[in-house]
Amino acid sequence: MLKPQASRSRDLRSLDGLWSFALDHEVGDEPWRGRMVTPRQAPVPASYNDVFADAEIRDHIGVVWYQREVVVPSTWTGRRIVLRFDAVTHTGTVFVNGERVAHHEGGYTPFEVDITSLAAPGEEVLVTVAVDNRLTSATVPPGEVGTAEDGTPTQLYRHDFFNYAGLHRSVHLAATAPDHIRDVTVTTTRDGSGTASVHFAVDTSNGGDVRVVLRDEDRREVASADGATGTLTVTDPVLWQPGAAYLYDLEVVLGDGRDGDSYTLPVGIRTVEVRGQQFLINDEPFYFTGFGKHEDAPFRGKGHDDVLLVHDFALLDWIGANSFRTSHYPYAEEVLDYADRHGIVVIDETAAVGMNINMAGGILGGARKPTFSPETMSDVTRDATAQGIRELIARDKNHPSVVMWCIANEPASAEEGAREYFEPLVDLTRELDPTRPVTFANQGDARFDNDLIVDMFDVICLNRYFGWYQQTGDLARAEVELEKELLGWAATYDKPILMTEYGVDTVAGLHQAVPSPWSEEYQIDFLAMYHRVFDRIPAVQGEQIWNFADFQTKAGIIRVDGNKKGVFTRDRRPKSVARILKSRWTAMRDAA
Ligand code: GCB
Repeated sequence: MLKPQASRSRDLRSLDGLWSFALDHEVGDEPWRGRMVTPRQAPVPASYNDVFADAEIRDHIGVVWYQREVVVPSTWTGRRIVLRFDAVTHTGTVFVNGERVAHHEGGYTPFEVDITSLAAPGEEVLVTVAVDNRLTSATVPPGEVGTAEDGTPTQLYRHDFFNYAGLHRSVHLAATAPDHIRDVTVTTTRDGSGTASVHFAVDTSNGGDVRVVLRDEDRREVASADGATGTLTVTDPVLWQPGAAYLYDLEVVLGDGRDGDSYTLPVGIRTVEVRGQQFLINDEPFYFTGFGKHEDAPFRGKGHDDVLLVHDFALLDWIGANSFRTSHYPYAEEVLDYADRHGIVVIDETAAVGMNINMAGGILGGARKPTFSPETMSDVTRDATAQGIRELIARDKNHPSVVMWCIANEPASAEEGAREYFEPLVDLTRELDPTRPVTFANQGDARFDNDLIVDMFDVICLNRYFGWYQQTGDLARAEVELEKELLGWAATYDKPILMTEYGVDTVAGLHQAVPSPWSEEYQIDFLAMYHRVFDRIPAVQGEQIWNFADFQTKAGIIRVDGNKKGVFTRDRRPKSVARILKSRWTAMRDAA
C-alpha cells in the first residue's frame, strides 16, 4: 500500500489537528448520524489516554468516538478521493456523512477507503471514527476482555507497555486521478561486475501504460523503462549502506502523467543475506548496535511526532547506534522513511507480542494454561497474526533500512503447539518477501535445547535478563549463565545470534558506591558484563539494549511509573551508562 503523497498528479489534505472526542457512553447510540455534542476535543495524532487529566479516559475499555468536518477542495472535481488513516489503535470503524465506509483491525498499519461518491468537491464531509481499544484472542496483540463483579469491563493483556489507543498517526484526504497507481514493489540485486539491478513491479487500476525513471540524488536520470514490470540496470551504483544512506528516486508514471498518475518512491540499492553465523549487508558482515525501542512519550503516548522522531534519531547518532528493532509493533512510516534517509538499520516487527501465557509463572496475567489452544492463541489469533504480517510487508517492503522481519516477540516457543502455530506464518512471510531474513525474538524459557521453532528462522534473536529477572544483583553468576547459554545456541545452530533485549530497570539519579539493582551504577556494570561476554563469542552478531528510553506500562508491582530500563529517561535525558555506550559504539562504528 502506497503512502499518500502530493505529486504532479496527486493532492493531499491533512486532517490532523483537534477532533471532537467522546467516550462511548457519553454520546447516543449512533453518534455518526450527525454532529456529536461533546465538550471535549482530542489532538490527532496522539493517544487519547494521557492528554486529559482524567482516569476514566485513561483507563477506558471499549469504544471512543472521534469526529471532524473537512471541506473537499473544489478543485478536486473528477478526482478519486480517498480517506486514509495511518493508524487507528486497535480497531477503527469509519463513517462518512452518516454512512459506514470502513472497518479495520490492527492498530499499527494503515488503511484507506475510496469515498469519491460521498465527497462532493466544494462541500463539507463529516468524518466519524469509532476507535475500540479492546484486545481479545481475535486481535494482535491479543488480550482477554472480561466483566468484573460490579459489571464493569476488564481488560487483560500480557505485553509490557501501556495499552495506548486513539488516532495515533496522521489522517489524510487524498486525491488521485481515477486511473491510478495502486502499488509499486522494488527489490534490488547486485552482480559481480559492479552493476546493480532494480527490479520493479507496478500495479495500476486500469492496466494502462507505465513508464519508470530512476534518478540519482543529483536528479540525473540513471535508467528508465516502459512497462509495468521490469529491471533497470544501474552501472556504478552508489549503495545504500548502514551509516551512509544513498537514495535514488524511482518516478512511476501512468498514462501521460498529467491526466494520468505519477508516484515517486525512494530506492536504496542494497542486498541482505545470512551466511553461516554472519549477517551480511552488501556482502559485508554487519554487527547490530542499538536498541529495542517504543513509540512512547509523555502526554502523547503512542502518537507520532516529528520532533520526537528527529530527536530520537539524533540521540541514536550521538550514542553511535546503527540500528533498532520496532519492538513491539510496526512504527509510523515516517520513522522508516527517516531511517532510509539516515542509514539506520531496522528490524521490523509485527504486533504479535504477549503470546506467552505462562511466562514468569503467569505473573503477567492469568493462571497456567496452554498458550496455543482453541481457548487461547487459536486459529483465529493466528489468522489475525497472518493478516498483521501481510499488512506489515505490504507497507514496508520497499524500505532499504528494513533488513529483517521479526514476526513475533517472545511467543511460548517451547510450548506444545508453537511449531504448528508458527510454521505457516514463516512460510507466509517468505512467500510475501523472499528477499529478507525472518526472525522472532526468543524468550528465556525457550532455550537452545527445548525451543521448538528456531530452526525455521534465519537469525536467532534472544531476549535475556540474567542479572535482573534471574541472578538478581549477582553479576558474577549471571555472567556464567549468559555465557553458557550463548555458547549453547552457537554450538546448536549455524546461525547468527543477536541479543535483541538485555537491560535493567534503572532509576535516573539513584547512585551507589557498591552497585545493586535499580542504580545507575548497576546498569553500567550489567551492560559491561554482557558486552564482555558478547566480545568472547563470534556467533554474536549484534546487541540491542532494552530499551532506548523509559516507557509507560500498565500498573503493576514491578513497574514504577512504567518500565525504567531506558538508557535515556522518558524525556530523553541520558542516564550515566549512555556515555559509556557511546564510547563503545562510536569506536565500533569508526572501526567498521
Ligand atoms: C521482555 C519483553 C519486553 C519487556 C521486557 C522487560 O522480555 O519483550 O516487552 O518490556 O522484557 O523489561 O521486562
